[in-house]
Amino acid sequence: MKDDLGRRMKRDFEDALRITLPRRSHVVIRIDGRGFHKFTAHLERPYCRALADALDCAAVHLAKEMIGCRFGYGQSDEYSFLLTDFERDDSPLWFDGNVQKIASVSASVFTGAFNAAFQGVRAAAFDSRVMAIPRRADVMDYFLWRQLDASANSLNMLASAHFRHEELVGKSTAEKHEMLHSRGVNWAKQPSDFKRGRVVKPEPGGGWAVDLEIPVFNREPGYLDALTPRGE
Ligand SMILES: Nc1nc2c(ncn2[C@@H]2O[C@H](COP(=O)(O)OP(=O)(O)O)[C@@H](O)[C@H]2O)c(=O)[nH]1
Ligand SMILES: [Mg+2]
Repeated sequence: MKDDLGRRMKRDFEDALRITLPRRSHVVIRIDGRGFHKFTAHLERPYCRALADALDCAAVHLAKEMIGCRFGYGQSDEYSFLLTDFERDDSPLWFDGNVQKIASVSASVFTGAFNAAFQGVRAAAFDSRVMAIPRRADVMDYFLWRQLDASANSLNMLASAHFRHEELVGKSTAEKHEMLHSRGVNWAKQPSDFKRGRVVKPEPGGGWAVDLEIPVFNREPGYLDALTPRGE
């Protein structure tokens, strides 16, 4: 009776929303801080090193747990990871590609590790979204896009640390740079990881390392190229 009931519940309801990723694709997972505008309100501006360090710590923790994880890229309150399963015919895919499992477990593992590392007044929460990207070139473009967002975010953060919100509305990127120059502040001279983001990647001898000195991806395409496996 109980077994029949379980089978029926699974078949009629649980399996109805079981979404499975296609095999031999590039899986990208992005974790993003929930309501971090508020969570970070009392943190150091424009750049909080302790926040970035805790995000990196959580990223390494999660990267180690995810089967097939190749690297992670982080900036602001987010981290994106690349997972692949096409190296061998029998390469495993994390949770057999079960999207609900991948999204919920990645968010909770990252959240737990971040809170343990950061120890803020309030606990933080993160969401996770999962996508499958068939073409390798589009994977490169995905990470390029996140890095462009990093540069834009860091300029906005720097500008808002020196000017009021009303002074900045409607201002272009060039205008924000000029405004900062007029106060003797140069975005280009800010820490590299604040402007470009950070990468967690496997070390040759095992383990994972954080790279705080990454290049601008579209100026040095070899960097992402070396991290992204090739299918046939
Ligand atoms: N003080 C501070 N805030 C940060 C830092 N990095 C990210 N943030 C904040 O995190 C927010 C992240 O943006 P977003 O994910 O779009 O907004 P959310 O929906 O409120 O999480 C930004 O608006 C910043 O306010 C930092 O280094 N210092
Ligand atoms: Mg957020």
